[in-house]
Amino acid sequence: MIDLAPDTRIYVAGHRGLVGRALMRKLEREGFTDLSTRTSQDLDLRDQEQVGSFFERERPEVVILAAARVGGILANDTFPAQFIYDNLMIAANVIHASYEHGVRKLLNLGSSCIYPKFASQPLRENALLTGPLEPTNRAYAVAKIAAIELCDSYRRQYGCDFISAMPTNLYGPHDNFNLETSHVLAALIRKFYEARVDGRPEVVVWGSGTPRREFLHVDDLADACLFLLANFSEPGPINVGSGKDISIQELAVLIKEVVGYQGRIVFDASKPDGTPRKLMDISRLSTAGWQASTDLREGLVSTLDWYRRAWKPPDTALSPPATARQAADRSDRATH
Ligand code: GFB
Repeated sequence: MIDLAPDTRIYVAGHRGLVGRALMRKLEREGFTDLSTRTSQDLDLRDQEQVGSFFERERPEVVILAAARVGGILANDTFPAQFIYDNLMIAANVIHASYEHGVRKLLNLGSSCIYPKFASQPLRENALLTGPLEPTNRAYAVAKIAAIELCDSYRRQYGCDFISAMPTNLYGPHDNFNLETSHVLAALIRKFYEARVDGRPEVVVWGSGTPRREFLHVDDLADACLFLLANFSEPGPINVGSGKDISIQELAVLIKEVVGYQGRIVFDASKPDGTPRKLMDISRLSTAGWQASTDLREGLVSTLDWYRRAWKPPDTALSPPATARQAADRSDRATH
């Protein structure tokens, strides 16, 4: 296993996203003193030459690949080309440069959507590539599966210690609260809060409310990432989750309660449900000795508090892109 001395140079790709910021909080709290970061304005990870020169200069010993174009079900369904292109390029460039510059350990972050839409639940890692993917996020999922295959191929051919963690649906401070591109939990926090403040009679929840989702607080994921860096060195994905799922309808009622909203919940069946269920089998990780510690209600309370205190509306909402370039710039290239 890898020894993570406090002065290890760790490059956190995507340090300003939901996951990246949680990783930076965790690494700083654990006393790591040599953290390397670049914004997407300073380093476009889709550009192989820029990435190569960055690794040449920076020479990180450990890399955590948390940079990605991410979004909820509508963003994935609306911008598949950006989702597959950006995430393929980011993964290929960062993983190849890590090999070329002798990175000792790389942790690649994927997503639970890599598993087949109708795979038996809870989702085991060996379900990968055993059936068709959920259409709304197939582009993103294929890019994330390719990243796992890259890590495993560089391990097989070059002996690289590159590992891949597959988190379930994440939430927490610095999430994306844009109502058209975000994931469900952030979207519902904002919808119920704004409805309460504005005295609106109802909140619209997308789909039927019947799909089930597992949610993991992003600080728990950051804790799992350090655990995996120090203790895990095998090919293939390893699931990271809370081990509990909830229906979208139950989630809406829970967020309604936490926010203190008194109005009605209505369901908009014109919006896609996506995968019926995505509960991860986390037995490999729990056997290895890790488990999540943030209860969903407690996580909702702290995330609502952050949203009220610190969130600022980003730029324009989702609308048909005039050009691919504008789409690429506008849709959230939020990093994980
Ligand atoms: O979180 P979400 O956008 O993505 O949607 P997925 C989860 C479920 O919540 C879907 C419902 O059934 C949505 O229809 N939902 C209800 C809402 N109201 C809302 C709302 O206001 N906003 C949103 N966004 N959903 C994502 C993948 O799938 O999971 C990503 O698209 C990634 O690629 C992520 O893998 C982890 O959980 O369905």
